Amino acid sequence: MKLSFRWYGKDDEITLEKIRQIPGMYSIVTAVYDVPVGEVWPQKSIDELKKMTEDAGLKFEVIESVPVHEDIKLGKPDRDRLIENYCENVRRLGKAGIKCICYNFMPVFDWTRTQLDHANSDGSKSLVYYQEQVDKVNPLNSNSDLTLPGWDASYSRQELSEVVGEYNKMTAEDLWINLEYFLKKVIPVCAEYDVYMAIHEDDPSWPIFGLPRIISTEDDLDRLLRTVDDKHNGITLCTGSLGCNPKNDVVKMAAKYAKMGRIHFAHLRNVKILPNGFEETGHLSSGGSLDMYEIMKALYDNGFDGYVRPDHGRMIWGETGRPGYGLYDRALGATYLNGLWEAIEKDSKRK
Ligand code: DNO
Repeated sequence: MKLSFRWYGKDDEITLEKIRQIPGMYSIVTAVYDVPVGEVWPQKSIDELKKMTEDAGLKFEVIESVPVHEDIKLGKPDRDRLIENYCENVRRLGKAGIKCICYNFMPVFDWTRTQLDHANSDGSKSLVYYQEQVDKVNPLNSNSDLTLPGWDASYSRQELSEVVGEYNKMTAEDLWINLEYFLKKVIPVCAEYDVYMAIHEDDPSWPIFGLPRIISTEDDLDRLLRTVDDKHNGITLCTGSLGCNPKNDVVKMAAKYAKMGRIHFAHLRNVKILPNGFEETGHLSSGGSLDMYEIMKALYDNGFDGYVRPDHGRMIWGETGRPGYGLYDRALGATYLNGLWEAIEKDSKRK
């Protein structure tokens, strides 16, 4: 595994120097953040990110995300121009040494939580999702002032209800057709530049607000991989996103897709499943519902050699900042993942 860490660019309070001091750190996971979704990333911005990363002694190999414009997901007439821009980003990033691009195909809402600072009994704070709070929110009602944290602030309430309204006219099958159209144009470019696309699962992995969501289950991932049967069309195994849905067997999925050589990136974190949703926990198996040891063992045993990053951490030790993306708990997570991997590797070589 290649250990990596998400870095939000030069304005991130968590500097490259700090990230580099986390034991075993290999690559940065970053993006160009100041370009509107759908446009080509300036070469200068890519070169700058690469130089800063490499000057700090880290690799510049993973992008999260090159976001997919809503018009591509909606199959609108300008999608060809937007897809060509996407392909140009793949070319530029491939030439700069990027090996893996994480993206998602969730309509409008990326990850969804109802609270970002839920107080845990030990005094730490976590992101949580309680269904009854989601049920109170209606994104189609532009007069409602109820909102959820993490919603894209670039949409006004009115625009949000318009775009949600457009998705409400679409079926899941329509969304699949648009994803297929996108992949059939993008994957050949990825193959040419040897860049691995790694789709991120829906988070949480079930439909919200009646919008179609198509990357939530094992059947969905099977279909995705079949759609363009090329290793450059792969997945980000996000244990927290898949694992908050008790119907998903994350250990089985880790083993199956690693064996197929289609997991290029893994987001590793734990969640505690509740009858009405879930709470994010520390990384350890004992803290949540997922067996992190079995997940890592499944990856190891099936020849996984992609990128891994500790995912959302709790806020601990009084740290404040971007929810889920503080330094301390993610660094503890990284150390735990290193420990699991070393133990699994040594144990397997002894046998
Ligand atoms: C949340 C992240 C997601 C992820 C995107 C990938 O913390 O895991 O926002 O970056 O879904 O496109």
